[in-house]
Amino acid sequence: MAIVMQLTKEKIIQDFKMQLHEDFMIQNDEATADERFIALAKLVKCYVMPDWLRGRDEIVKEQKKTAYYFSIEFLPGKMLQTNLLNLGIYDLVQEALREIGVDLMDLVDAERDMALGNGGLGRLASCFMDSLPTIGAPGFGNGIRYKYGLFKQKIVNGYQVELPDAWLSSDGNVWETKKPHSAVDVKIYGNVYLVPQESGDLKPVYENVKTLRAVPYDMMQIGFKNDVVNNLRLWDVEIPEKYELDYPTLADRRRIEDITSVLYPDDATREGQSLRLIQEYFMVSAGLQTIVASYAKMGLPMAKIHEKIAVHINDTHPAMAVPELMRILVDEYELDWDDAWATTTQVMSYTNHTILSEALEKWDAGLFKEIVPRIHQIVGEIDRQFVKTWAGKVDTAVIDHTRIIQNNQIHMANLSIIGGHSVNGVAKLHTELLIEDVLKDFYLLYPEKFNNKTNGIAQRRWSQIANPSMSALLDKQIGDGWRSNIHELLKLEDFLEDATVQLDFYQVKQANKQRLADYVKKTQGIDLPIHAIFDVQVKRLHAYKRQLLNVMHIIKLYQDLKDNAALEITPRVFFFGAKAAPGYHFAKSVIKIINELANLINNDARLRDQLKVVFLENYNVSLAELIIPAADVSEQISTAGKEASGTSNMKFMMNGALTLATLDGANIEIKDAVGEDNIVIFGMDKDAVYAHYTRHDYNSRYIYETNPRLKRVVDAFIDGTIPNTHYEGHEIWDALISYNDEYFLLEDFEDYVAKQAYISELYKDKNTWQSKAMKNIANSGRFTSDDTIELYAREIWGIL
Ligand code: T68
Repeated sequence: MAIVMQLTKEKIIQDFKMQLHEDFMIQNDEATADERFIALAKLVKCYVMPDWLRGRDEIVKEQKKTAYYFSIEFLPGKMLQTNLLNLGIYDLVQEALREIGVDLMDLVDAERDMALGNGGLGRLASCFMDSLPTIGAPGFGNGIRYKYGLFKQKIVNGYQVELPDAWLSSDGNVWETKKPHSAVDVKIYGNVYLVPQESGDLKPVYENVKTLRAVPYDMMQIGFKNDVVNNLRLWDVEIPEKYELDYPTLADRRRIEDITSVLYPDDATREGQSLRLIQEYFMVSAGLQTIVASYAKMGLPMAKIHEKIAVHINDTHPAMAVPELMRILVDEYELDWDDAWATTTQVMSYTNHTILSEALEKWDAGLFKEIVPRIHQIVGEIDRQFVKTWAGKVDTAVIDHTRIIQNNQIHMANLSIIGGHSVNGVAKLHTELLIEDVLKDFYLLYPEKFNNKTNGIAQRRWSQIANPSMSALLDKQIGDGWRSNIHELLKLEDFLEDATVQLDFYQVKQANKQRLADYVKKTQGIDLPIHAIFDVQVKRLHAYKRQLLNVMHIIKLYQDLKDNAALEITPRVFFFGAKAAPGYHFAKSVIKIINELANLINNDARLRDQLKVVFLENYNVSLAELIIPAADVSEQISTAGKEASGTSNMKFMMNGALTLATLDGANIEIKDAVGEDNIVIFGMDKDAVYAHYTRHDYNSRYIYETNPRLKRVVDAFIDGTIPNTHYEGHEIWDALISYNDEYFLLEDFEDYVAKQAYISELYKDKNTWQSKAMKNIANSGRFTSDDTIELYAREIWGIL
């Protein structure tokens, strides 16, 4: 039985004090919040350790099939509350600490966000890490232990400034356990020759390689109240003692350390660094060597490794898993190529997260050859065999579009699809678009590989932890069964028309808005009216996500208010939170515009607090936990067809915000869940967008010139309305008019404004508004990542 079952308040207090003695040689009343946090986290680790070890041993003993989720990003945020909640000791620990004068929330505040991810993709990986043990599935994470996470964003004079996120303290991360015992070597660079053996086989012989030591750091991933503990393994690089002479100078050493130094702050275009390629191979090779070695210990035939092991390629960054597994099987375990290929393709599966062609990863074959010469050879052979297999069976054009090596570039998506047995998109529309458009040639070859897995969210974090007031109200209204079975939220359907319940939910929302307003007051000194609509757009800054459309609507409201001093509108506070990739010029200009517009509006007394704009600095998981419960309106306004799924849309819905959305990604499924009356849809759908692509008939300048109201809004970017943005304003104006508005903001503008006006009207009727908000909460359970990952586990990995 798990240790936590026997815990009492007294025992926790005693253990906690002991931990403070042991770690810091201090008494509780002298300890800082940091010290108390570390002591408590270590204590939690101790409590969990037996289950963690047991889980690991059981997999070996029972030869359980296990899935490994390879991802270059994980974005867990803080872990203390999640761990306590999942262990079922949250309240007990909170009370125990209270008894000795300690507020758990101070310890929560002391924890640093673990931000080893850019956005949706990394956060999804972390939601899955929470859900896998919760559904009792043996599914482990594999990634990189970056020394610096996603940059810390500061706003200076309205501009984004990136600072390093040194999230690791000198003692590392309290949740991790370093395992030098399980370190492996990874080889890069050098030359590889294939030397014929007596048997006639060719054996690779390496020359001048560089050997890196990959050292794993394990983090426990605790299931929700079920004693299951999985593992997230993050790899760090070290210089192997044996090869120390290969790295004689400090500069040599630093180059090696750089490999796990930074997470690439790039969610759209790949920076061309060879370092990124090394990162990818390093993580894949270290992970797979370990996995194959553990399978080998089972004593089962290598050609059947797919019966016990599944490897998931999360976006293409780990795509070298395919050739690396081939290398291990063929070179180290001496399998025939065909046997190795048959099992490799059964082991591998791949998720696509984007249809933006510029984000589809490709590598220069020359660079690839230089850094991973043996992998380059193997990819060449996979490509050759692929072409051979399909030659004569399909059009050569199809082969030309789908083969891995094209124009001296290695297409990582093609490698992932050809080298695996499953390809999935992350929302229904996204999967449809993959099939019909982006990957249609692959669909011709392998229709059976394609499937959809709509994203989900770890609801415990996004409800119980982020929104305790709403959780308490739900307990009161529908009982607390929803805490372990999220589908019970549907019980709320019975109260949608109950005015008293509506009022209760309204008050919870207002309290959450106050919590956010206090934060803004403290950090930015801005006073916010909480009777205003809190309208929120938080996500990475990208042209296709159309933060700029939101800005254009704000400009329009501002112009209306300036034109007519007596105008009364439903007061609004517009919140933005967004990081721009450091090299993404346009995105950074949008940030500058938002900040200058915010300054202009927030300091204009004549607007009488009817309009406010807040740019929240350094948007991250912890901030999301504060912002999302406070939102009335969730802005999901990407150009239809561009957002693969979105996941914040689900989080907002669960917290009772109304979604203002295009028919894009999972917004469509949210609409299906709540019905058309409980979501606000605007703009072109995907067919309308694609019709423009086929007809080549979009003309933003024409729209601009024929709609005076819109023209005035667009001209505000260049006519001095927004101070200090001469340069940025022109850049934006040009994108919209001179370069024909790639994301159709102008075409969607009028409908967006109309639907925003509808929202303003609707908000005046608190009861109807709350009823719609409750409808959203009630139906949000279908977006739990527990269910999403169960589908992966059953249908793709076969581990349940
Ligand atoms: C996101 N993708 C999708 N990419 O944009 C979003 N890219 O619609 C979806 O909900 C989410 O994935 C989960 O499926 C990303 O977040 C990246 O972060 C990324 C990182 C590196 C390189 C390319």
